[in-house]
Amino acid sequence: MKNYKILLVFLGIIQANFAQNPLVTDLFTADPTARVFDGKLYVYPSHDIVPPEEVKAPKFCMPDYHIFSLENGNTWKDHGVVLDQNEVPWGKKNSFGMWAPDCIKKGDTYYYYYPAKPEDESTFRRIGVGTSKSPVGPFKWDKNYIKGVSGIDPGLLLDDDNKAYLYFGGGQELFVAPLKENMNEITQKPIKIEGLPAGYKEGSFCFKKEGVYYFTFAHVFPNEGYTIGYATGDNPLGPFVYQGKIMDNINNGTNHHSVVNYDGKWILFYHYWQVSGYNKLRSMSADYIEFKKDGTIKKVKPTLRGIGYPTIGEKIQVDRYNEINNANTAFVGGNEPLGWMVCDTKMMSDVKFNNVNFGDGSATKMEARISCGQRIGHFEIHLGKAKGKLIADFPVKYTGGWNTWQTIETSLLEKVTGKQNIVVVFISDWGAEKVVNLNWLKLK
Ligand code: FUB
Repeated sequence: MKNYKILLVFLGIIQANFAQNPLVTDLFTADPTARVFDGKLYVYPSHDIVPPEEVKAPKFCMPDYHIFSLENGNTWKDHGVVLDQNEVPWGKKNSFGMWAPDCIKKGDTYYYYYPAKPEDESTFRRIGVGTSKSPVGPFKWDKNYIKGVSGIDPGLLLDDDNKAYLYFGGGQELFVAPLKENMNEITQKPIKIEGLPAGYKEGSFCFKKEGVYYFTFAHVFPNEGYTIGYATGDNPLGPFVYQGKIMDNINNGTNHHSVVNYDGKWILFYHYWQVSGYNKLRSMSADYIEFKKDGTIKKVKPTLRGIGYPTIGEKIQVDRYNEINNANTAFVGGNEPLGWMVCDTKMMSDVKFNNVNFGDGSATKMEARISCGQRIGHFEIHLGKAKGKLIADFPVKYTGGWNTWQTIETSLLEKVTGKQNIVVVFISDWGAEKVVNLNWLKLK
């Protein structure tokens, strides 16, 4: 279980939710199902907590659901608890089994699907539904679970002809059932999804792109563990043809994902446990996903940078870099609210951070949050590459020690507009080992 108890302190203190990875750092979020409704990006994750000492709780201890939306292209807003385990009309109280949910919109109604342990103990998990006129609720929860469906991980597909399909299950087999118009009954007995490889599978998520159905799923290989795989077909009910992995095993206990097209780009949402150090206290992440010309998917490598475009007035968390050379990142210390920093910066170390939104070019200054135990250099901000156009130069100043943080400011040397990749280049005057610790930059 490593050091998760120490890191819970960290979790309690960090209040920022950025579009860098992990997306949310003030609570543990897993099983992220991302959806775009009316051009806005939402995530419907599950919620991991540390099992309370006073109750006998399962290791995956999951009491409720929050909903998040992406604001200004860079910040995740938490809309609070949308359903607590003890509000499930048909659920067993205090069972902490609120596993992966999903939400889709049909007409002007949002349908939220979730698994929970049933009071009647008829099976491990049943799937329930709630409806709302808003993507963030409140939802009106159906009194009963969906009859004829037993299993975890509901994944929904609304096809172009307005027919909806419920995918679900965890085990050697996964299932699909068409939903009736009312969205809370199935039209036929669930059918086994054909064409999937052997091995444990869960986390069904089906989407359609250019007439092709992509059925994606978490897939456990005996010698590798959890991966994310996909299969394609021309019918939402299958059969599908297995195409390979979207994400290799990333040393995670579980993985669970969704795929969404937002703002013209395809994004993979998934989870990892980088904040807690414990694979049952997970944190959701997102990275861009690319399709090849033949429609197959390039494997996604998890990044720290993730998605999103910090703009004027927002922190540019350079420790969530795209590339780093000759420097490291670590948790910050001292008088700083906790988070990560770029550290061990040496002569000509550099850190690249893509997609900073300079907007209309109205920013005239840049701030940097630094700590420094000596006065031996400066750091420069370049556009595109380390030798690209110089747009800002920060003299390094002594802040009182490596654990004492200050915000410094410099003027931008150029008017810069639009989305730009920036590179921070560190320069040490006398070849000293450390130039500066850098927590964040901000355009003003
Ligand atoms: O989060 C609980 C369970 O772990 C999910 O339902 C599975 O997909 C796996 O992520």
